[in-house]
Amino acid sequence: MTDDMVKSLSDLKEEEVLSIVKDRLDAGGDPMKVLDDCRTAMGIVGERYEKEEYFIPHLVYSGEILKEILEMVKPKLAEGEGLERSGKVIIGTVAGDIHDIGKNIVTFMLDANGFDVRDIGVDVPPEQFVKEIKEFEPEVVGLSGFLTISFDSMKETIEAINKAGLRDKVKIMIGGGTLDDSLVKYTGADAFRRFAGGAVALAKEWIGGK
Ligand code: B12
Repeated sequence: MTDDMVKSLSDLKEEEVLSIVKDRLDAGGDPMKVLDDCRTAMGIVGERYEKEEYFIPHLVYSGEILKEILEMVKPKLAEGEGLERSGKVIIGTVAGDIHDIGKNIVTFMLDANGFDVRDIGVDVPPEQFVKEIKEFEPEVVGLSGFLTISFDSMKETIEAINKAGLRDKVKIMIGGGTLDDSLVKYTGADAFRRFAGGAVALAKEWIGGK
């Protein structure tokens, strides 16, 4: 962890953090380490929001800077990855939740690892997930959520998949900032993974990709 990147990102110093990231990547720095530092900095941003040192505009701005960093990191993440298509995945952020940066990283990593990914966006109602599953016929469904209220949206989404008679056709993974393993049982999912790397490894395990 390099404190200057975490400090300048959590202080929302856009130009400063973008040049630090550029220097690190140009010097051959590990793109996954950059994502690690982003997560650490976002944790600090979240704490300052809770302590009312930061407000909505700061959250919005932190999200915008994060998206710029992601555009810089993506090409480095894709380097050397095989592109043989090996299975279909649907992913979306559940109803009531508009956080998409974490989901976008998972979508990107699955795509870079050869999965055919249909990202259906944010604030997705359960019936939309059902419609997309019938249409796309994925082996895996990923539910993303960053709010505590999203736990119930995940539960309702999985209940809708069940009611539509599709539950035994798909494996369901959940993830997002405030989730942990205890929510697998509560939501009815098959597994939880904390990071994008874990989502890729699990999809490979479930679909038997290379
Ligand atoms: C940026 C941000 C926003 C931005 C989002 C921008 C965007 N386009 O996504 C905006 C401004 C929109 C926002 C809005 C709000 N936010 Co907000 N937000 C954040 C913040 C600071 C960072 C989130 C983020 O993108 N992190 C970066 C990513 C990369 O994080 P990551 O967790 O490492 O991502 C990995 C995993 O999550 C995982 N993953 C993600 N999805 C999936 C899916 C699967 C299947 C798997 C396996 C893995 C997986 O893989 C990712 C990559 O490795 C967090 C604080 C935090 N610590 O997370 C608060 C936070 C999530 N927000 C919070 C709140 C309260 C809100 C608001 C309600 C504020 C308000 N009053 O309006 C609104 C809600 C809007 C809504 N309906 O969703 C709270 C949630 C509290 C709670 N427990 O419910 C937090 C925790 C801040 C806090 N500490 O209070 N927010």
